[in-house]
Amino acid sequence: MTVKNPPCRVLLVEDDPGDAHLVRQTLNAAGAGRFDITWVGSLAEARQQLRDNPPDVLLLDLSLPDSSGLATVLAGREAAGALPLIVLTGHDDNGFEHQTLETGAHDYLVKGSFTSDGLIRAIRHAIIRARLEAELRALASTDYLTGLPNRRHFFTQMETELARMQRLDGERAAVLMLDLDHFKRVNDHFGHATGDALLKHFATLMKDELRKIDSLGRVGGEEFAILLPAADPEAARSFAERLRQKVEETPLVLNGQPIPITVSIGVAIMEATDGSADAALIRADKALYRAKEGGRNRVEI
Ligand code: GH3
Ligand code: MG
Ligand code: MG
Ligand code: MG
Ligand code: MG
Repeated sequence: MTVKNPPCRVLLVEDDPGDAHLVRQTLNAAGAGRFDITWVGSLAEARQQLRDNPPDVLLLDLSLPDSSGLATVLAGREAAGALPLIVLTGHDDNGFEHQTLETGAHDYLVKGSFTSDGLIRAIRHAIIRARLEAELRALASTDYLTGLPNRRHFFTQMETELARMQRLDGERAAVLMLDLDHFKRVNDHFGHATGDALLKHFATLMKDELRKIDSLGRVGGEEFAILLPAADPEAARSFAERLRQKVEETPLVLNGQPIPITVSIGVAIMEATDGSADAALIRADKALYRAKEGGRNRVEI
C-alpha cells in the first residue's frame, strides 16, 4: 500500500500574471495533487495569507506593487516567521543574491532559468532547513533537564515584558529568584540522578502554580526564576509564600522514600522605569541572599 502525502501548500507572491502562470505550470508538471498553490499579487495580501492560512513554503517575487528589492525579503521574512522562504526574481546578480540569503531567504531562483526539478528540490531543501533552524532555536533556548526556558530565553522574556510595560506605563511585574536549600546535600546523600529527579519535581511544582501569562526559567544549576506580569508586591509575596509552603509540604517520593527539600525565594518588583531587566534580577538576587542569610526556607522582598 502506498501512503499518499498531503499536498505541499505553497504561497506564491507574484504580481506578474504571466510569471505566476509559469510557476504554477512548473509545479503542476510535478504531478497532480503534489502542490496546493495559493497565488497573491502584493505584499499586503501575502501578510494576510501568512497570518490567516500559513503555507508550508513561501515563494516570493521581490518587485511587487507595494514593496521592492531587499525590503521585500525583510518584510517577507518578518511576516513568515520561521517558515521557509524562496525568492523568485528576474534579477540575476550574485552580489544581490548573497544579500538576499543573508537577509533570511532560504534560496534564490532566477526566473526563466530553473527547471521543474530545480524548483521542487529548492522547496524540499528550504522546508528541511527551516525545520532544522526551528529545532536549533528550540534547543538553544531550552534547558534539557526540565524542558524549561534556559537563562538566556528567560532573560529575553523579561526584556520583552519590560518593553511592553514601558509602552503601557504605570505597569509593573514581579520577579522571583528561587534557590533550593542545601541542594548539594541531596546529591551527596542520594546521588546525582536523584538530584536531577528532584530538580524536575521542583520544576513541575512551580509550573502547576503559574498563570498563563507567567514565565518560568531555569537560570542556574538549582536556581530558577519566575516572572509575574502585572503583579504588585503583596500579590508577589503571597504567591512566593504559597509556593515555598507547597515545596516544603510536597517531597519527591522515590521508591517509597520521601526526599524533602525547601526553597529560598527572593522577590523584586520590575518597574517600567528600570533601564534593563538586569536591574530587577539583581534586586531579586539580593533578596534571595537575605533569605539564605536569614535561615533559608523563607521569602524576602
Ligand atoms: P544553598 O542553600 O546555600 O543554596 O546550598 P546549596 O547546596 O543548594 O548550594 P551550592 O551552590 O553550594 O550547591 C548547589 C549544588 O547544585 C551544587 C551542584 O552540584 C548542584 N547542581 C547544579 N546543577 C545540577 C544538576 O543539573 N543536577 C544535579 N543533580 N545537581 C546540580
Ligand atoms: Mg514583480
Ligand atoms: Mg545556588
Ligand atoms: Mg549557593
Ligand atoms: Mg541552593
